[in-house]
Amino acid sequence: MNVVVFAGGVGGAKLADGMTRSTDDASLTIIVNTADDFELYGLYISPDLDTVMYTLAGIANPETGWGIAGDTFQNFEMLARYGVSPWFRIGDRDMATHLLRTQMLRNGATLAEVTHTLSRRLGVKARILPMTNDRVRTVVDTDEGLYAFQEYFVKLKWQPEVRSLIYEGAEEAEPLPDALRAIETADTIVIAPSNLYLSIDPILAIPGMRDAVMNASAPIIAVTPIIAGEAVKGPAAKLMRELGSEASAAAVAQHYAEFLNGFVLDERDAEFQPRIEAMGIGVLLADTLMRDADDRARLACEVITFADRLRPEKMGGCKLNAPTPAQSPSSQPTHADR
Ligand code: FO1
Repeated sequence: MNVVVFAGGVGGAKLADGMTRSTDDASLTIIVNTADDFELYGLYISPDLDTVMYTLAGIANPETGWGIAGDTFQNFEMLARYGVSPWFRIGDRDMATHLLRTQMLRNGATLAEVTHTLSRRLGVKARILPMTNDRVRTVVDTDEGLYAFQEYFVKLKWQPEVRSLIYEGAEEAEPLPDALRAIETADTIVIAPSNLYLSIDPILAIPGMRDAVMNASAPIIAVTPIIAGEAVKGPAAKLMRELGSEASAAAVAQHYAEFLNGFVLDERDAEFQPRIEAMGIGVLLADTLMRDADDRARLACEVITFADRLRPEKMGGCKLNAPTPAQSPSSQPTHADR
């Protein structure tokens, strides 16, 4: 079964991780937001691609969701000693990713080729595709002026009030042929519980991407990023209110309504089921909180089975496969490395 997942940061990576245990990795393609990318110290940094890659490789920092588990920050501390007052915490192991990606890009590789090489070397079997190889940057227009994404998100902890979002460069960007083909040939398309404005909309803003989704024959299922009016993580609910929308799961379904076949609603928000069904969208009530690896696999499995119900011709449904053995201690960064 060919599954395509649209994902951004931490929430998207967790569901994608669950998918690797609910369908065989070879038939799993994750299309990832790159509008959070930026340059720092001359290095090209791609946070959402790295969060998905580290999560699927089983080495992501479980507390933050981004960066590498057990990483150290000697480089960060030395930068601080030079009075650089660094604000974007790049760990020493994480730094290797940025060094290699920057070098490969400078040598003419595309972002997709870099991502393929790095993720394969970390043992990731699923296919991780950037939404484009071109430069797209989310610019945040706030009551304090315009901010680059990471300045808004990390430095200012997404506190400024947002007036609008600009996906700079999106009109000129091109989608990857591999991504369009994956959407066209998918049996199931999943919009992960990522931020609708910061992770999913930038992907759909790439010319050709929204049309590909609209014309896809596969059922399209979104998993709610909002539970009881709040985001599981990050500014999604705050942004919905600031951009004039109701901060609710129903409003998320409405946001995707033009192409959505199914919506996975958290059981705490069951009251919205009739309203979403009235949009012509099927609803699955589920516990959408992913607290651990089993939750991720369970939710992914429910999504796959839900898609099966929405598809005219039945397919194999979900077969939970054994959890991938945790990385052997030797390969995991150990405390001794500190
Ligand atoms: N997010 C933070 O809130 N603070 C950080 O210092 C930080 C560092 C960081 C380093 C590498 C990386 O790949 C991600 C990092 N993030 C950090 C998360 C990042 O800003 C967000 O994950 C995305 O851009 C939004 O999903």
